[in-house]
Amino acid sequence: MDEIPPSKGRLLLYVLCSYTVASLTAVLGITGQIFYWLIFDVCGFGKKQSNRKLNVTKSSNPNEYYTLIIGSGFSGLGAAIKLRELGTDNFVIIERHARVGGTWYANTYPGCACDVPSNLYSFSFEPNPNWSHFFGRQPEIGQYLEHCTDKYDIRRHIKFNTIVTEMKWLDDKQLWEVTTQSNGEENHIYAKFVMAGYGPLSNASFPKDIPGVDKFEGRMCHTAEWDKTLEFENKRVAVIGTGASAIQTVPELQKTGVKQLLVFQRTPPWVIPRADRKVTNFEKQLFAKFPAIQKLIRALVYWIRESTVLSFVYRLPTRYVNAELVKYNLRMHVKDEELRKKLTPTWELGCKRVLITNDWYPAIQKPNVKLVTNRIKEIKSNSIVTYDGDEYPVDIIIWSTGFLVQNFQLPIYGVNGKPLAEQWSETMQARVTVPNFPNFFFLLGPNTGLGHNSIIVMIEAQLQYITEALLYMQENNIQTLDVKPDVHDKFNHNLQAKLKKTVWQSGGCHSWYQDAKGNNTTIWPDFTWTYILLMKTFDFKNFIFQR
Ligand SMILES: Cc1cc2nc3c(=O)[nH]c(=O)nc-3n(C[C@H](O)[C@H](O)[C@H](O)COP(=O)(O)OP(=O)(O)OC[C@H]3O[C@@H](n4cnc5c(N)ncnc54)[C@H](O)[C@@H]3O)c2cc1C
Ligand SMILES: *[C@@H]1O[C@H](CO)[C@@H](O)[C@H](O)[C@H]1NC(C)=O
Ligand SMILES: *[C@@H]1O[C@H](CO)[C@@H](O)[C@H](O)[C@H]1NC(C)=O
Ligand SMILES: *[C@@H]1O[C@H](CO)[C@@H](O)[C@H](O)[C@H]1NC(C)=O
Ligand SMILES: *[C@@H]1O[C@H](CO)[C@@H](O)[C@H](O)[C@H]1NC(C)=O
Ligand SMILES: CC(=O)N[C@H]1CO[C@H](CO)[C@@H](O)[C@@H]1O
Repeated sequence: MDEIPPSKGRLLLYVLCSYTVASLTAVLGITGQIFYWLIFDVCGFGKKQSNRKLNVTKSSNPNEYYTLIIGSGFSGLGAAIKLRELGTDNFVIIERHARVGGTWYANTYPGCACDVPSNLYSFSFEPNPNWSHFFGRQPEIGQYLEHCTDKYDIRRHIKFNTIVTEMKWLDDKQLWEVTTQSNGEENHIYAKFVMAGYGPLSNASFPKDIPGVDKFEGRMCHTAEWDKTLEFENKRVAVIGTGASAIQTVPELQKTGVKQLLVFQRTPPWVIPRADRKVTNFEKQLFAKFPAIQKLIRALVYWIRESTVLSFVYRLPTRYVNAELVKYNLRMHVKDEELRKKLTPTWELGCKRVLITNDWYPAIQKPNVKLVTNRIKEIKSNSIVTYDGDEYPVDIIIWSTGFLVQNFQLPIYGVNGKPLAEQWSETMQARVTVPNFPNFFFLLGPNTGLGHNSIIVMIEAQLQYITEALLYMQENNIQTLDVKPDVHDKFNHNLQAKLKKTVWQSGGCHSWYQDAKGNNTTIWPDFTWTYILLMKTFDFKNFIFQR
């Protein structure tokens, strides 16, 4: 911490080095992409998918579908769009919310935005020339998903305000029996396939080690369950947590005229600047007229992002360069040495999610904001007490404490009534499919999360795989597929072995990427293009089929 900061010349060298690595990756990546496209798509070494359709016959039971989709976020909507493209209407989407959007419907806290540029954080097949900023804000991402829903005529397939409460595989019928609840009424829906796009970040998490929450007499809410009726003016507000949502909302709350904003931090995040700006009308028109330009920007952003894998996963020396640059960013914005100490993480850049913002450091230094680093001991009727005995009076508490990533609660029963909870009691593992759970596809299941790039890339890769699987089954008259257990185990074993060496497991932190046993169940530890290639074709040899 008392290290001597590098000289100006050295810093300049670091910046140059960092830019060079990013540019080289981009050039190599885009060149590779063009060659791949020429060889496989233009010259037709890959199978043309556009004219391959599913031939699905409607069941006589009105409650039986070819596919049931859980969720209408990017995953669920993407799956529905693919099914329509494959020529079938025989599916239903179950959504517990009143509208589509998932993450982008639920998270309405002030400041909510994506942290991957919108040109990349959107479907590749549905570019949007209208993004107001480089990093789209929550309302417009929500609108974008509404737009996709209507454009691809998905809305009529969605049952809103309905929650999936249980799923059972019926061995004799080769069908999933899905129990749903809506308005207190229980229903059963049957489907040959289930595509589960329930969203790994859709169940809000609250700390379990803080007593007295129920005694609090003020108002409170979680960032993912935002209470629009909250008034902040002249109030004493506590934000608990300093993760991705907190760093977006604290700068906005600070501006609402709060009397005092207390930010309770357990561990500080590494922060890098957000290269954001408004998109001009000229650019929007350009994008609308020449979609190729937007495609190129998308590719550039994608490959520059991919270059971080070199330091996070492959541990190239660029990681030291990047570490110096984030430290410089902190030194430049926070002059007060004591505060800076509190804001300096003890782990390596990347181990916990790197946060992208320009407003966090300035906001935390405003006169009406106070960073509290002592652990919270308890909550009283009108205050928060820390372990060092300080008591902070508060009127409103904002929980910015993340999501239940590791507690999978959906009851699912596979072959012979085997519960998934039992199979996952040690650790959650999947590879789009899970052994003993035939015809069940996870969208963004275990180990498909990213610390560096747009998750939509992963969703689209999985949808490609599922499409290939469905077509293969139809072409070969197959009714059910179940992944071979040894293939599944080997895949996950290799994955965990690879993870061990990455920044997420060896970077000196404990994060929400890991489960209680220390297994890393969230991150895909590689380039996303290796995942895309892995998902490109259906590896039928790895499955057990029933006709
Ligand atoms: C604030 C925030 C910012 C983010 N920013 C980025 C970013 O910049 N880049 C990035 O790559 N990722 C980001 N993410 C991750 C984000 O979750 C994913 O990018 C993506 O939105 C996930 O889409 P999804 O459809 O898989 O899940 P979700 O969007 O969570 O959708 C799941 C849907 O399923 C529904 N559902 C769940 N269970 C049931 C059930 N039992 N019955 C019925 N319906 C159910 C939920 O209500 C929800 O609508 C962010 C996440 C958050 C919370
Ligand atoms: C679709 O399936 C039905 C019945 O299985 C069959 O009669 C029909 O010819 C098929 N159509 C196509 C285009 O394959
Ligand atoms: C962008 O805006 C135009 C004009 O308002 C609209 O027609 C188009 O559907 C929008 N595109 C998307 C992807 O939202
Ligand atoms: C999310 O929480 C709801 C309500 O507690 C629960 O029914 C559901 O199973 C949870 N989802 C997952 C994926 O754990
Ligand atoms: C991780 O998961 C494996 C099962 O794949 C389990 O045996 C092990 O106990 C878990 N925990 C650790 C720390 O490896
Ligand atoms: C399977 C695996 O890689 N497990 C490792 C997960 O990470 C913990 C530490 O975080 C290791 O102890 C495990 O061996």
